[in-house]
Amino acid sequence: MTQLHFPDGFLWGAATAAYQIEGAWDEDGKGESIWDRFSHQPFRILNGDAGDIACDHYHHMPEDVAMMKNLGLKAYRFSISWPRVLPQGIGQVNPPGLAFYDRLVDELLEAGIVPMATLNHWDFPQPLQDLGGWPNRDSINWFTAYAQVVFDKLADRIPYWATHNEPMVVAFSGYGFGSFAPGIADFSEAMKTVHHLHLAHGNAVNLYRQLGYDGQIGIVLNLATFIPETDDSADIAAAKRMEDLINGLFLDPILKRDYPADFMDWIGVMAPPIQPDDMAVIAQPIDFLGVNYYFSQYVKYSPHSLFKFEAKPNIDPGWGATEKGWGICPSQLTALLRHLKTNYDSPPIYITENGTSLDEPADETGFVSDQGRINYLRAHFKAAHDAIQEGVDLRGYFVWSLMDNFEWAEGYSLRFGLIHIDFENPQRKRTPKESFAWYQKVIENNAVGD
Ligand code: IFM
Repeated sequence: MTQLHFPDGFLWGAATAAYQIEGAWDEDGKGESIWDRFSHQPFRILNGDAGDIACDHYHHMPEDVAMMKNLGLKAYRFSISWPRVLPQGIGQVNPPGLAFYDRLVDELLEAGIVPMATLNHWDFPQPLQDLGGWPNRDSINWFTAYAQVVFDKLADRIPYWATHNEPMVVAFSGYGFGSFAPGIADFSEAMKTVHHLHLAHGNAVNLYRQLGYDGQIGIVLNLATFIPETDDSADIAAAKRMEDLINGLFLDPILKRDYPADFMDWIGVMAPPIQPDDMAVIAQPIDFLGVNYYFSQYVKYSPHSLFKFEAKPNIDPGWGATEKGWGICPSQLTALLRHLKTNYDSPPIYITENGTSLDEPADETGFVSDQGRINYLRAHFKAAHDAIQEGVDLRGYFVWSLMDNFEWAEGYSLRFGLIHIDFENPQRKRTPKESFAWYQKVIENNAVGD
């Protein structure tokens, strides 16, 4: 079997997010987040699940880091819970909350694992939601003050920072459609959220530089490719609208200093107010772009929706769709990375998330033979390798996710982990899956088998 080698120093990692794994939702002075509030309401989450305990990582952290060490991870991407650090979102710091991340970082460094921290992976403080949340322009200052508290404590030891995870999902699932916390369905509010998330990002990048840290700071975007279903001009325009909505709205302001013009015309009065210096703040140079890749879609014109498009999964030959209905399409990962290099002159890229949930049951010991996940990851690693061969500056790859966890509106029904978690067990027993051993070898060899 041919081995495809990755560049020396390639950062093989795995990713998680605070609300999805930590639990301890109201312990040690932690404040309420919008996800605590949302998941405690009836029928918001499948089966009434909530992240109250999740994987109980808050109480199992040293054991989890030991598993990461055993896996051979070079890097670990996690997020910081804003209300654990600042229970009201602003003002009084909660020392035990901050101390948890302090211990985590020390434990990682001790294990030889590089930490990558995300400041906002969706668990926004409820007290600030009560003041209007992200659509309130004050959110820019709230976020910057939170970033300063966290930088002051941890930036001496964390070399990689991401401001937001998937701002598209915060804005549209949270404020546009209301399927995610805080459960608001108002497109104008969603567009204000987009703009304020951008400004909060720019301000935090600025602050990080002013404080003089020598690490790297960037943002994590969920990006996909959108292919017109036919060469009819209506389908081509529909695919472009979808590209603008999911990709352009987030990439262009940061890397091209502007919102996609056609899209802004399309939404008309729903466009957010933009002040004179805003675009310069947003377009601060970033050190890296984090890319979360899960799927590609075919798009065609449809008269029925606001954006007049309809999408269906784009699936590579021999593959299918995931439990979420996402088309498995490794070849488009290469295409996406090529697009970022060619059309955005992208800064260095990390795949900050890629992986799949699988309905592959655990045996009586908790072991899962997840050949499907191994096949999925192998194909995507090879696609990433292809992009590197083409000259894309790809520096690392974080599998989503280290462990099975709370999959937002789908609760515990979908399992993305390299480690199986027994959610029925009060100890949340952890069992590495077959993919864990496979990934261990990839990392050890810095190569993937053909
Ligand atoms: O679980 C999520 C994660 O929080 C953000 N990116 C996509 C993952 C899978 O849906």
